[in-house]
Amino acid sequence: MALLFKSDADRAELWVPAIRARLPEMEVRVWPDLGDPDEIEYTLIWKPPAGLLAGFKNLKAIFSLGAGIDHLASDPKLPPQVPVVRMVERGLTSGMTEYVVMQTLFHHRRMLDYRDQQACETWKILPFVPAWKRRVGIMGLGVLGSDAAEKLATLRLDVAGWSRSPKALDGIDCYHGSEGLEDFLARTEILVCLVPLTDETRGILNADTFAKLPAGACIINAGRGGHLVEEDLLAALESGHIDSASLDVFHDEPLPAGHPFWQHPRVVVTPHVASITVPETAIESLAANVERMEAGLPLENVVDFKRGY
Ligand code: NDP
Ligand code: OXD
Repeated sequence: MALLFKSDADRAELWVPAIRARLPEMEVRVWPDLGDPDEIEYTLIWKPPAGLLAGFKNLKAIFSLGAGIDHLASDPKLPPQVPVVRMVERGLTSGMTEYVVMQTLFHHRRMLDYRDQQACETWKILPFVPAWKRRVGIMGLGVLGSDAAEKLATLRLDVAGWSRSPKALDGIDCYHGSEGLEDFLARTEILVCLVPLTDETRGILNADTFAKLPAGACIINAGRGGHLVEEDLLAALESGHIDSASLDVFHDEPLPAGHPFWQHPRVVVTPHVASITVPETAIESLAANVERMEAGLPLENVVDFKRGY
């Protein structure tokens, strides 16, 4: 058995020992030193070159290093008969919840305004909104969105979520489908994007969406750069209808030098680090799925390419 591993060198240094310890029978090969491609049965990958996976004739499963699989869905030669498994693991989930809670509280407590006041040595107390009067809306109530929503609710924020299918989550006001979107947006002051990037969600953070949010709303995009129509956000920030934004993901990554987001006074930029898969915890879900495959059992967290995630 062989496992192809393609990733940044520093991450390979963490992954290879973790795989060897948990799956000692598994031979690990790190891209580009793959040897005979016909010996590759499993791949653990992040943004492989298009067409690369089609070269492995005996592939049993493709494991994505990330929760989002848009980087694989866009490969026209992705072998259609091989199951693709997205990353679901507690390290990734807790990292995303930290990011969402941190950015939500940052906007809720008006930290950009206080930072500006500090820059000009101004001591001024701005109006205070109690948590239960701050309405947060999470687009995407999946593995990551539902955990973040629940943790925000424990801080007594007024949390709603929006998903494709109906959901029932304790303490969360749940909306779904295109029919639920308008009401969800109308009640949302801090909007968090955590849907996958699909044909249906591409460009969902656009002028029309922003117009349906109350004046002064904030945007947190931790999904994908393709969710955001950048010019629409810049225009909405300029008009003041959108107060501020925290952006972790971008159309072009790294965010190009000179891009207006870099120096924008109302935008917080992070370099796609909202959350990161943690080999130490992720090895369990990877190994459990390899064992399921070897035992002839169905895999968990398999991507449904018909719905796009
Ligand atoms: P899940 O598949 O578990 O959840 C996706 C959620 O989005 C589900 O609730 C789903 O609805 C909802 N959804 C999908 N399509 C639509 C639609 N058309 N309309 C309304 N709701 C929709 O994904 P995860 O929570 O694991 O991950 C979400 C995304 O987060 C990833 O795809 C990735 O892009 C991003 N991500 C970003 C990271 C970062 O560092 N910035 C790190 C990790 C992930 P339903 O429940 O009905 O299926
Ligand atoms: C992911 C990511 O999808 O890191 O997991 O963006």
